[in-house]
Amino acid sequence: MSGRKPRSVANPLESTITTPSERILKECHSLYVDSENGLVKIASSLGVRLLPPRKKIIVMIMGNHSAGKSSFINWYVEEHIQKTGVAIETQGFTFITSGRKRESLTGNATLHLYPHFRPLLEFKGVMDYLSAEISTSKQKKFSLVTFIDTPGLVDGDMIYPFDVNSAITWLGEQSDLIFVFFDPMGQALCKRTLNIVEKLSEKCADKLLFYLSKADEAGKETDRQRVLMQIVQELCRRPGLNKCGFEMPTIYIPNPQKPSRCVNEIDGVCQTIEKTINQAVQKTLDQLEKDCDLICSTISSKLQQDRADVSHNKTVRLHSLMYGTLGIFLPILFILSFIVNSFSKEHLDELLGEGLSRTVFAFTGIVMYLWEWIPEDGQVVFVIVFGAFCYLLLFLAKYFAGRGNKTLSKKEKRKMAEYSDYIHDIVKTKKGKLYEWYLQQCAAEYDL
Ligand SMILES: Nc1nc2c(ncn2[C@@H]2O[C@H](COP(=O)(O)OP(=O)(O)O)[C@@H](O)[C@H]2O)c(=O)[nH]1
Ligand SMILES: [Mg+2]
Repeated sequence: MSGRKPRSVANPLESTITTPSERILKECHSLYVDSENGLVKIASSLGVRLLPPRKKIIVMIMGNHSAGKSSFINWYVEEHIQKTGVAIETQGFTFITSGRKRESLTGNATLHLYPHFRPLLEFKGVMDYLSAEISTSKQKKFSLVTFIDTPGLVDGDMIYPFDVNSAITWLGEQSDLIFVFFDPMGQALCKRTLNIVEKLSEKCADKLLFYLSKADEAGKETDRQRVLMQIVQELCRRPGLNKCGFEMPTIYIPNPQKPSRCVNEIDGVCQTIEKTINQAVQKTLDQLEKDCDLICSTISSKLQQDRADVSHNKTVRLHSLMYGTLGIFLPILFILSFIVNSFSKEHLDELLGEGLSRTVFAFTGIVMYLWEWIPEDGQVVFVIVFGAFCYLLLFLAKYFAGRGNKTLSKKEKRKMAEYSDYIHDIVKTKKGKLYEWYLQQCAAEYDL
């Protein structure tokens, strides 16, 4: 037996990938970014811009300063990545994501890692307050999540070094989930937080989720109920948020040293994240299908356009040839007629032979007949008009010659056919397999 490795071992990445969702997302992503046959590259060669799908979902956490945002992230990741404390610790935006190496990145490097977030550059001042923390943690579903920790929000005199409201709103729009943390003690009813929440609810109400964080600090059950009522009341006072059916689970970071009897729905947060990951897998697969169709339809419309161009060029070339021939033939005939006319018939018979000489005489005879038919004082005008007419013919010939459309070269056409085959045979087949796999996973998960 030859010692051939089984195919599954060929990709060293696979050994570190744990869940089918992760693998599906990674494989979809690599279909887009492959350096040789990536969909992004194929699409751009056709003049279509595609963005590779994200490999992870994005969860933005916002709320008042000291609401426990950073602590929640640390708890989820099970690593002390973000500074926590009562002081305003988080002034800017931090992306917290998993990777192979623990690393901290500054603004520019962060945008390099998240090209989807390039438009952040338009928010003046944000760049200096943008960073990323890469952790090697694989806890919970962290390998499929990027958290965005946002600046703690406060009312009043606090001056933010950038337009914090619009930056958070924009980032929220890009996220898959937005968690809003209200804590029972601090400024749970911070106006700035409510303003941003109201703005976000216009476009992304479905991904906005509210939590009463640090619920263990709310005191007795009755106190907690009161706090909850207060927050909900305040939220409902906002016209944009005045919807029934508010949900506000109570959560807190479990602390073995300080057990609390308060209900902790923090596991529900993890389930929400997991559910969103599954939806992201489905969306990514659907997008893959759409992008494949877009590429294929672009190719076929380009080929169709090319066929139209080829036939257009044929017509145009024929026109050009016709005008060109006339533009040259007519003046030659005109001049020739005068030359021929200066010879005697016998002389011409001798020169050209009898048959040809007769034809030439017939043609030039017509020209001479027409020439003599023109009154003598109009002959000069005629020559000028005739010259202009021939010039116009030549001009038209040139004009039509330049009217041809650029057509595809053989090589380009072959490449397009190759792309089309690749997408039909390889990408779509792979997408089908991944989808099947995803459905199997769902069936197993929900015990269908
Ligand atoms: N009792 C309790 N304290 C918490 C909880 N979450 C965070 N804290 C504390 O609240 C303070 C502010 O937390 P932090 O995560 O920095 O809030 P952030 O400003 O929203 O990022 C810190 O001292 C944390 O230790 C919680 O669930 N329960
Ligand atoms: Mg913080």
